[in-house]
Amino acid sequence: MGSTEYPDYPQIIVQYSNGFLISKVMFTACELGVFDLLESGDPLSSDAIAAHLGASTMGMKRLLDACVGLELLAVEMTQEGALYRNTEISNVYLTKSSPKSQYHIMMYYSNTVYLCWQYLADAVREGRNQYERVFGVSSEDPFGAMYRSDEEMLKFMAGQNSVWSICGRDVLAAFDLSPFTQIYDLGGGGGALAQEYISLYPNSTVTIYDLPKVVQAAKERFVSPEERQINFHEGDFFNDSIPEAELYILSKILHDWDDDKCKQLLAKVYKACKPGGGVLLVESLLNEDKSGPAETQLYSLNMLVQTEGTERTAAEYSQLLEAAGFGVIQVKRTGKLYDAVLGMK
Ligand code: ASE
Repeated sequence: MGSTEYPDYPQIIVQYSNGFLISKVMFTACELGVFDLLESGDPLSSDAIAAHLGASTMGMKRLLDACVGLELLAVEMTQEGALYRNTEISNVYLTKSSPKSQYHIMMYYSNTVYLCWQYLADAVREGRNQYERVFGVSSEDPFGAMYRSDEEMLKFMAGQNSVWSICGRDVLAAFDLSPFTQIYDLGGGGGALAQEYISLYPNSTVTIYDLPKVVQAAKERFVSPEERQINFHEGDFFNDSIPEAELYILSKILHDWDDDKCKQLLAKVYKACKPGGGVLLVESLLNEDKSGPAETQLYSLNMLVQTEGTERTAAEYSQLLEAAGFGVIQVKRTGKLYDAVLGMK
């Protein structure tokens, strides 16, 4: 036998085992409105917080203490007892109303993604998403399943929107896109990336192309009519025509689909694209040897449980773009969650 020594306290195993507990504490404190209550006011006792939020005093005290341990809240001991307040990070990212709020993506993770991950083993065994097991809806059409109710669709749209408040600028500034003025954001959803786009490139017009019910919701809830540089087009990009434009954005679209569907879609985009125009892919890129980043590998498993797609390497996206006819492909890693790949016609 070799002389391998195992640590008697395997830090990494303990940490990973408890990872889901950490997620749930943060999601739950968000869901119950702890960070919103503590946003601007004075520090509060756990009893006061529990009373305001209609929770048990005993349950709330434990949740708040766990938040302190996780550095999502701070506590100070006074003569009246422990008083809790938000940290700077919690104020910026965990309150509902902050411009950089991640509240909605957390609610989507906690109430939808979390349920799908219950069946990760089944997804791995079967190689397909788990909507049938989780929600009793057919998994044939993943977006039919993801948008199985208006409420679910709105939660997804709000969730996807929130990521652009922290990653949008970097993916759009990865290349100088100012030569393009006529943009289509295919599957643009709630429009947060389109809004980032026109603020970064004020001479552009962005058309959000999405399914009719998504476009209606975007107009009603996410984009105001005063935002004149944002237009809408209702359609299904696999089955309906794609209008001519200078630049198409496919942000977190290709990762929802297998190679065949990606090639179909990119071929349609290539046909519609003006000569000299291009396509911008916004995706989380895997390393070429697929050794990481771990976050992207986890997202790829999420694509397995929720969609028909996968996360890919830059070379894989380049091959898909080339197969559709695009040339001069450039890749920019942003160092954040999402990266950018530009292909030119
Ligand atoms: C999709 C993106 C997401 C489809 C389903 C999704 C996200 C969650 N569910 O295009 C956002 C990315 N996060 C993860 C965990 O994959």
